[in-house]
Amino acid sequence: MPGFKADFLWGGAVAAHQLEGGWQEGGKGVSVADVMTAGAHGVPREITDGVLPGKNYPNHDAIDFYHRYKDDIKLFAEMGFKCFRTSIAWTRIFPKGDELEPNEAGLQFYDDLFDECLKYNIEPVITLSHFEMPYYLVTEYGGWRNRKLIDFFVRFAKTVFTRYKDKVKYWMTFNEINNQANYHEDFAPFTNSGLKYKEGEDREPVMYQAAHYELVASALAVEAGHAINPDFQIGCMIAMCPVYPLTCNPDDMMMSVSAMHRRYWFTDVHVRGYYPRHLLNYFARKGFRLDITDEDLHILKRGCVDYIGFSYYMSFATKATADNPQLDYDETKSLVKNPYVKASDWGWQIDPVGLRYSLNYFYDLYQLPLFIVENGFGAIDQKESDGSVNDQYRIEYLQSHLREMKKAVVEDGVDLMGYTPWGCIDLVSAGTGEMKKRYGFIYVDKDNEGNGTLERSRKKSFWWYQQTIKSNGENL
Ligand code: P53
Repeated sequence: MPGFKADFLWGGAVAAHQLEGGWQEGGKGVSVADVMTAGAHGVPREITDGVLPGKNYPNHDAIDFYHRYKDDIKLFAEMGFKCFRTSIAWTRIFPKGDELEPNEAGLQFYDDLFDECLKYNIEPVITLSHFEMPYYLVTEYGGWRNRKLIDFFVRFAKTVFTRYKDKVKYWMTFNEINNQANYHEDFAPFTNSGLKYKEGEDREPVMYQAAHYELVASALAVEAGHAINPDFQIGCMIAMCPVYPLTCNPDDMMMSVSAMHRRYWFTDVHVRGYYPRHLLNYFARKGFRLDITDEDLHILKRGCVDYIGFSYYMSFATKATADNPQLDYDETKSLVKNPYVKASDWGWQIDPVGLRYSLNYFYDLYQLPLFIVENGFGAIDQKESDGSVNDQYRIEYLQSHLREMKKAVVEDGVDLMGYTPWGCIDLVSAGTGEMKKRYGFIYVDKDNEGNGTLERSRKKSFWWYQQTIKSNGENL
């Protein structure tokens, strides 16, 4: 039976702000991640007005990858990584975001980091914007509600494409661009788009406007990237949480279709270069008048992505209700618990079959290569006195997902480029700012309050993943 391609990209994924630390080193500016405090499950991270004294900002020091990346990459190489997904902190390159000239120290840091990867034949896979845009663009420009952000982002993209054109082949533009479909909470609009809502503001059209500017910026970046190096593979990055109907009641089924429309139209625009009709009709019904020009529509067509990168952690479920005849989806109200699956300690529903479903969903719709750029199990680990961590639960989560991924490739014929599980080394949680929500194959000695030696040690899953890569998934 055929398995994964010989050049399948096994690796791991992280984001700059969640592991680098060094928040003021090498001329780095303050990012949106630098003004978010630590929260917990059910306790949102506070978004402060700038960096305030006496608050705990876990991303400032994170796991100090900025100084320790050589040792960490050596451990990734020991696991056999073929690729390593990280992001470029925009604020290392353009500290405020609107400068005309880049910061050389920041550019040099990523040159050194990519050289270190290439030394071990590890292919860098790079996200341009992963929840870490310059905070100055929020305070001075209002974040992505402002069209000017397009030019700033495209300048950033062209700068790094040109600088790293012979070192990096695989890129993605905006991490989990569709998280902001959850616009009633403060987290996603701020991390995706630098949006801080005004009191009483109608949040939804602001979100659509920001997303539109991002999609235009992404298309311009794709076009520019292909001109800089025609071998570049530039993808989108979607948070895939498929929304199932709670029952086979036709009304529940239609509610799930509506929910999928609201969460995944972003992929349509990235891949096809135009807006789906259901969304244009929705804008008309809601009376949203967005700034979408004819020139924008041409740009979207010219900048279609080469592949679909996506994260997969969990599935959702929804149902129709009598008070919602138009099937409007509101992510804070419309989701229900799926009685067929269990959940993590943070309430994330564990659904390996949902990964096979997601791969089929994307491939049936778009026939583009797919890349699973995040998947993983956030859990509390217990480090034993000899330094070991027996994370059998993590192995089980990953193994069950990989088995479904393999069925999608072998039985369903999905074209899959690679698999990079999230947080291959323990890092700061994006959603909660905690350290104790761990994903890694490598344990990092640090707690929620920032105490610890930062020492690295190999968990049981380290050896399991090493074997998985070595056998190219034959052991699953
Ligand atoms: P944490 C929500 C839903 C799915 C993925 O998340 C999400 C989020 C935001 O919390 O984020 C992605 O750290 C994101 C990573 C993040 C990872 O999933 O909240 O791309 O930056 O760390 C895991 O457990």
